Amino acid sequence: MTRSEEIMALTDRYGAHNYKPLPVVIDKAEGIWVWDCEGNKYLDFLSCYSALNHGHRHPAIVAALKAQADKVTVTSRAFHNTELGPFSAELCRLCGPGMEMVLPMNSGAEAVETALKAARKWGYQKKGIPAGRAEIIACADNFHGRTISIVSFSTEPDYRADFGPYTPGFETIPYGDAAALDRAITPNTAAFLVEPIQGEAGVRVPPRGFLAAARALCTERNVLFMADEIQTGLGRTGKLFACDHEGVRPDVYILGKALGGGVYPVSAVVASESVLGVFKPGEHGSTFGGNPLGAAVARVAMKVLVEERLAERAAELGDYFMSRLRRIPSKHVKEVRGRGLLIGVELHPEAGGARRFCEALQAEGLLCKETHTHVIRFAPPLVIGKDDIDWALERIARVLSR
Ligand code: IF1
Repeated sequence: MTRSEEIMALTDRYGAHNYKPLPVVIDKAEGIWVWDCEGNKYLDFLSCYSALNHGHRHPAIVAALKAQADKVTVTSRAFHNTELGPFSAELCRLCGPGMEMVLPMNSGAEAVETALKAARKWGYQKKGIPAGRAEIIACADNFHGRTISIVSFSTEPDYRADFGPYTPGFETIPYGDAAALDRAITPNTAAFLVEPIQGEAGVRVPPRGFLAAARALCTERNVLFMADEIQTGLGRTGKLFACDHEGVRPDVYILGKALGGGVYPVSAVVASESVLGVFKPGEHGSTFGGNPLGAAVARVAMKVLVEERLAERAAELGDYFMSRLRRIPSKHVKEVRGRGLLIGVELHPEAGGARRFCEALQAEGLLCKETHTHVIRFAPPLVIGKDDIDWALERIARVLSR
């Protein structure tokens, strides 16, 4: 047995089987590249589902991690630490006008839960919704995480089945259907929760005008527009936020993944004082949320994002990559779609599923992950160069034209 095989056997024997990973054991990584235990080298075209926008082990981010590790790592929120205040101020500034407060958490799902709790409390205290009646509207085919409340409004059986009883108070509308949102809003609606591009659903870009129309409806009906930018935010789609493509300013940003610079889990909810101000001491929190190690890392992650123009790079390289992908002659490809460096290649059902293409790409030295059976997701780190995109295109063309 090779070292990789030993490790895979151990993981399989002692780990719960809630995943079916590609048969590769990543042993080290740098920038856009990873190596397995046998020294084989691969281009990372998944980027930990966008947590690695900055690439693996960005030197400035790792330096911040190490420097902070040598000072103080976790404190709890029972005390102050030196990083949380500056992190919060810098994140508000990054998010722009109207974003006045931050609530730090660790994982994406925790940040989504935090936003849901904020929306309900806001609904009762600010909008005047009768006690216990607040409703939140989400979209069909959403992915917002895996807690009981979040899977309660999932429409995907795999994520939901046998996890009931479910949390009430949620409704779903078809993604991209502003008229359905209009009909679904009632006087008890506190918030509309939406991914500006649906990642897990297969990189679904909404019809042009949907986000702007939804924003207008939310403003008109006094409903919070909450953007889950956990996967799409922080440069991935070619703008700082995917909502920017339609000039939409949400009431609430939900961030995670790349906020931790690819080295540490950091998530956050960002909103105005009128929304996040609803929380009083003791009403919400987290042992690790806002810890100095994560906050120090996130501060540098934000700095690198701006200084290295990661959003602009994603826009330029994404356009180039997508146009070249579309030119690949392949009987398997139904559609190439996406924005920036979040790209989905949907295959015809006759192609036999995206999984075997991901396996073939692995053999070519490219690590990708299928989503929803028929879609290959391409999402390299945003620090990738044009030459490396060309290197990948050569291999993708070889696999797709078979
Ligand atoms: C897994 C998917 C991607 C997310 C959005 C919240 C969360 C996620 C828009 C929750 C997380 C991750 C979870 C990860 C795989 C990955 C994923 F395929 F499951 F759907 F990216 F497309 N909102 N997405 O995309 O964040 O709590 O995980 O930090 O293995 O479940 P989390």
